[in-house]
Amino acid sequence: MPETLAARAADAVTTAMSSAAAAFDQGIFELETYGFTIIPQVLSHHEVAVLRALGARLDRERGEDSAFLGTARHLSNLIPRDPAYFPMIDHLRILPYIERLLGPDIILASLNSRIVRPHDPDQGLHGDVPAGLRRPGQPIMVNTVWMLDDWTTLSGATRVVPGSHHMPQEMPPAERQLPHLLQALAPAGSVLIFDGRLWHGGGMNMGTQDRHGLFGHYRTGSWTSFQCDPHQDFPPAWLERLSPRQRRLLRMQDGVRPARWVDDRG
Ligand SMILES: O=C(O)CCC(=O)C(=O)O
Repeated sequence: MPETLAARAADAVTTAMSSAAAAFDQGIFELETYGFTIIPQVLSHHEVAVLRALGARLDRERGEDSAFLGTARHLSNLIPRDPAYFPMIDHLRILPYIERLLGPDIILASLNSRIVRPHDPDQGLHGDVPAGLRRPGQPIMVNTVWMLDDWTTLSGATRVVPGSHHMPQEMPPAERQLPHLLQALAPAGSVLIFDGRLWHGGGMNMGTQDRHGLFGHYRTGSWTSFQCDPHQDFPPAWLERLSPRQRRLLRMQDGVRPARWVDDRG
């Protein structure tokens, strides 16, 4: 047993570090096996409340109706909208998973919001990586779902097909049953991380409140076009509020570029 206060503190730090390392390895195992994992308690109650209120305001000001495989409200390209979104670019609890799967040369290709209203239906299941880019082995894209409400069967938690990141098709074949489809259930403040090839879709909101989620979509350096260009409308005065790592993830290490540089799937 350690005898001094310093030795006891060092012992506690070692124990905490080894349990964080074990939790990380477990998350990577789930990502490789099932194609997804859920990280609890990433955002505090306060952060969740601030981001939900900000999203609701931005939705009133500039939100759009989305008809992508279902109905919902959609807000695209949140990084140039408010620095409150900056911590999500390279969150210490989340980015290590992305880097382990994709390597260090990555971009945050978009940070968007999807708000599912009461009675919005199940969204069609789909992968985020198109058929022509799906290959066995390491992913080229990873998505993160930041839950700003409790993800429950009533609120419309994201539906996932475990293991479907191994499939070559972008969507489930119409003739197949999916008996092992499940919903990613977790409290607000949790983050669902999934391999971009995984078949997934929003759930139907059978509750009475909107379900707010943020979607941070990361791509490898070999597929470096943004889905939504964060340089567009980014106030240059905010550059100094970004860390060097955040700037690299937004390709802003040389400042803000005037031209658009996006693909056509945003
Ligand atoms: O809302 C969700 O839970 C999933 C949304 C999604 O996958 C999408 O819009 O592509």
